[in-house]
Amino acid sequence: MISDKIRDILNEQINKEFYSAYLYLSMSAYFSEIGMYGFSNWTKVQSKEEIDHGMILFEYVLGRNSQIHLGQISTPNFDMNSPLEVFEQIYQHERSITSAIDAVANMTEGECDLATRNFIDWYLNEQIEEEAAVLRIISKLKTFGSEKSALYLIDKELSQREYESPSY
Ligand code: OFO
Repeated sequence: MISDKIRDILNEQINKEFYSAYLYLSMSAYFSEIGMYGFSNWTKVQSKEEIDHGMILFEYVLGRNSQIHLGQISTPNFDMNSPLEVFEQIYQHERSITSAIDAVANMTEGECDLATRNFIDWYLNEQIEEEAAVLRIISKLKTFGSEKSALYLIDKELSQREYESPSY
């Protein structure tokens, strides 16, 4: 059993993960609409991973004999001016998720909940990888993104990303 405080913050995190899935899915639609199918693929794969992140939390809460409270998922909101701008917003979004995961980790320590502290480590490591992956794309876009032919090649590269279910 987990404490009510831990239950509530994990439920909030489930909502954040499903919001992330929505956000990436709407970005995927935007990229598809402007013919950037590689960017569309990358964000769609990310959307699937975010659903997995939400579901791992979901199973954990139930497995600890606690309750799921699914809240409303907000409408995704982002500016669609260029791939670089979208990826800069992705980076800011992932940083906010990292802060949210940090808050979960800090709360587990306050509640002396070592099992959830251990569980949440996977998310902390996942965030490091996600932020680094997004920064690499931003860096390429900043360096080469003004050239249409380079943008085409980046789009081609991002089309290679394949969905893999998380190794949790
Ligand atoms: Fe974008 O990462 Fe989930 O947690």
